[in-house]
Amino acid sequence: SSRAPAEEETEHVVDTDETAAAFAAAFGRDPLGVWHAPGRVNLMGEHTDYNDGLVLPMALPWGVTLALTPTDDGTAEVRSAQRPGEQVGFAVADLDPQDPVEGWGAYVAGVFWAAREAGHLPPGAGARILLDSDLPVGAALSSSAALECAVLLALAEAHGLTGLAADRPAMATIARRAENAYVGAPTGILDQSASLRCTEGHALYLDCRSGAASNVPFPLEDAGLRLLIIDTRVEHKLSDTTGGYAARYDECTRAARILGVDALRDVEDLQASLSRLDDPLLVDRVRHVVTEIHRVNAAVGLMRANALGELGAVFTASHLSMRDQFQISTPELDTAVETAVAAGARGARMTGGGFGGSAVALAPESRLEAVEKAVTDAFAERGFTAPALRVALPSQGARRLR
Ligand code: GAF
Repeated sequence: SSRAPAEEETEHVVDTDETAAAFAAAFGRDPLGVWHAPGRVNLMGEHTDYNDGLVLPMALPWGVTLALTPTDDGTAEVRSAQRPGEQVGFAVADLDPQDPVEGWGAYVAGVFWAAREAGHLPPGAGARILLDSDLPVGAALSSSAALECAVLLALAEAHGLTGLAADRPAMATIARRAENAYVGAPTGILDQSASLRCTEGHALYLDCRSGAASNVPFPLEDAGLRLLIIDTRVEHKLSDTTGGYAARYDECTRAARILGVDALRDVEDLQASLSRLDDPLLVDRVRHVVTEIHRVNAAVGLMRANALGELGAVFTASHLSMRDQFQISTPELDTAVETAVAAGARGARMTGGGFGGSAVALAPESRLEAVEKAVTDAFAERGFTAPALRVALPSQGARRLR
């Protein structure tokens, strides 16, 4: 369960036999294969992706595992181990973003729709799918992207779409389109890229404009460090188009237009640009995005210099920028960050879209227990729901397991 001690959660091993057996029980035949796509934490670069900026995520050891068999009947039937008794079914040719499948099935249907729209899915291509997940939903750990990417990779490999299966940036674009145009959440490319393009032991340094990426070594254990993920259990939701995420997207677009740049990525002289904005709210938003992009480069520089402990200061600076300038934090996230740092973490920050979800703290191994206890106690004292704590190493991106 999500309340288990952090150390126990670190060593999760996906049980592919169980997933395959659940598929056989549901559909009366064996699956062709089992695939997995992970969730992520972003280490730096929040709300920079849709501003054409830089990001630095790592994949988690948890994600969506699925068993799939391709069909040529043009239909999909999907079941989820987390939702026994529910079945989602659709005819691929009938999918319409104006009248989307509802609930979790929308992410699956969206991937079929986007793959077909992009010309990759031959007529008649369908599937039977059994989903399983060990990633909490609403914790800002990219459970949606993990689902999209697992479905897309499995579809591409099972249907022999070899060009697509070999092109992870193209797959990220299709999975993002599923989320933007079918599910209706105006997100960037961060989460899908992380799930598809991260490698074990590394963070992914990604330019969201060009799609160029490099895998930067992130040897936490060699540096005597642990990355603690503090899930505040305050659910965040990206698909709420009237919510805070969409509002930030609009504010950034508006500011870029006023400044006459394609995207906030293109702001060079920050002071000069800020002085051209009348609205103090936009001043704050631009200050966050522009400085956050520089913090991604600072973080990568420290990783390459093998100065991982010093990342902490950049983490905390990023959190303050998200709290004060971008205004996407919550009392629970602030409590997690402040308490972790006071208890000996080198730094901490909220991660993902904000308005709930999770924070990450970079702690010396010797301080890990103290940090965990301090955060748990602080939440109890303030009457917050108990946080779920997990320790994670940078893990492998989406792949076939059997
Ligand atoms: C969410 C979105 F899905 C990403 O595209 C990104 O904008 C992130 O919030 C904030 O950095 O995860």
